[in-house]
Amino acid sequence: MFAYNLDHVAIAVHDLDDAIAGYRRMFGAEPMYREVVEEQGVEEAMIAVGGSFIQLLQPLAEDTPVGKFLANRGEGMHHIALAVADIEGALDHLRQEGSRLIDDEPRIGGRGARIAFVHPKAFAGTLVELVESKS
Ligand code: CMX
Ligand code: CO
Repeated sequence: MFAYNLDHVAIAVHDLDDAIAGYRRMFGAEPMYREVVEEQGVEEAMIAVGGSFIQLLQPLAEDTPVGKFLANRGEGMHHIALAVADIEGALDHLRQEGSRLIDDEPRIGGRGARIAFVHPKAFAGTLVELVESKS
């Protein structure tokens, strides 16, 4: 019913420069984008892997979702992001399913994409982000 693609897998890190250097050293990969997204409280770097990305996330402050995650759990996988063509349609469907949403309405994320988060309690303890890319 909806065509989902894997947009990115996000990993929370303490130090973005160190994480990028590690990726470069181990996998020879360079970020395609690096951007501060104030609204999400992060600086992110996007590393292309096939048609998807690894998103490295460094919090801008301790009192942000990623800052709290690092304090509670340490570095590691933070969320998966699914690409959708119609984010409002996907959110409506989740609402009808009774899924617990974090964002009722899409907001603006990196690269001007419209994004919305679904609560980790909605599916197997995994934070899911919906992404409708800017066309
Ligand atoms: N994945 C899985 N579970 C998570 C989680 C994550 N990323 N972050 C927090 N949790 C869990 C905690 O372990 C905790 O579980 P228990 O109740 O079992 O202990 C529960 O969620 C509540 O954790 P908390 O530390 O009290 O965190 P908050 O309730 O303050 O916030 C969440 C949790 C998911 C609602 C919040 O992090 C959020 O709104 N996230 C969405 C926005 C976001 O993460 N933005 C950054 C990414 C930017 C981008 O991709 O561009
Ligand atoms: Co993301």
